[in-house]
Amino acid sequence: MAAETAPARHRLTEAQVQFFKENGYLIGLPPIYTPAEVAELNEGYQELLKYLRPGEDEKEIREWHESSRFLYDICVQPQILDYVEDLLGSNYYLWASNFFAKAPHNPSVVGWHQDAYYWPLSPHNSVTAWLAFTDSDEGNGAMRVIPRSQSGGLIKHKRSSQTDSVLTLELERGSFREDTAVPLTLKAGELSFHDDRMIHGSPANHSDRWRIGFTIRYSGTNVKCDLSVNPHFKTYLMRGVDVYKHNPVGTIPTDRFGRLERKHLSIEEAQKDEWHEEKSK
Ligand SMILES: O=C(O)CCC(=O)C(=O)O
Repeated sequence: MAAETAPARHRLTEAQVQFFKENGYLIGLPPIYTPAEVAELNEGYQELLKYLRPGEDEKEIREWHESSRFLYDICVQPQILDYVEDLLGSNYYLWASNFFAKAPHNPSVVGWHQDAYYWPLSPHNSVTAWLAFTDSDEGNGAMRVIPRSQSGGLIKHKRSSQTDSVLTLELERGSFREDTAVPLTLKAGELSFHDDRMIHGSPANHSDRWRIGFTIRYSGTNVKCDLSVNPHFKTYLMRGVDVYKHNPVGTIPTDRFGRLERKHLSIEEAQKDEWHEEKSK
C-alpha cells in the first residue's frame, strides 16, 4: 500500500458492539483505506482478473488470499482485525474471502440469504467484513440487510428460481419481513460488518458505475468446519490462540498475485442441502 501516514486506529465503542449484537450488522466506521490506497486496491483487483480463465468471472476469485499476498494483506489489515476482535473476541481466524462485483447495468442480483446456511460450520460465531472497492449505494445495487434477523435462527433456503440470481439457495418470499430492509451505503475504502445468520441480499446495478465489494470471513477458534463438505477448508489465526485446533491451518502466500486451484465447497456446491437439518436431529 502507498506510504502515507497511517490513520489512527480505533476500537469499537460499547454502543457499536451493542448495535451489532442487536441488529446483526454495523456501518458508519471511518474509512480503512485512503483514496490513493483504494486506487491501488482496484489496480490489484485488475491484476487478479488476469488469472481468470476463459468463461470465468470474478466470482471465481474465492479464497485467493491463500494464493495472493495482495489479498492476504488486505485480510490482515490491523484496523480491520481490531474491529473483528471487538466483535468476535480475542481468538479468531480468517478462512474465506471473495469478490461480489456488479458491472454497470448488470441485472444480476444476490438473492436473500443467510451466509451460515451455505457454510458447514458450527457453532455460529462468524463475521463478514464487506470492504467497498468502489462506492456502494442504492443506485448501484448496495447490499441490503434485515436488521435483527440474525437472532431468529436459520430459515430453510430453497433452490433459486431466479435466473438473474448469483446464488442458487435463497430464502422464499414471505419467510421474513423484506419491508424492513436497510441499504448499507459505503464509500470506497469503507467497510461494513455482518453476522453469519443475518438475512441480506442485493438488487441489480441500474447505474453507469461499477459496484465492487470484497468480503472477508472470520470465525472464532471454537468454530469447526465439516471437512466432509469442504475438504479444502484452511484457517489463518488472526488474533489470540487456537486452543481447539479443530481445523487445518493454511500457508501464507508468497506470490503477490496468483490463483488458487483448490476449489472450496459450500453446502450448496457439495449438494448437501440437508446438512443443517441433519445436524440438528
Ligand atoms: O455484495 C453483495 O451484494 C452480497 C454480499 C453477500 O452476500 C455477503 O457478503 O455474504
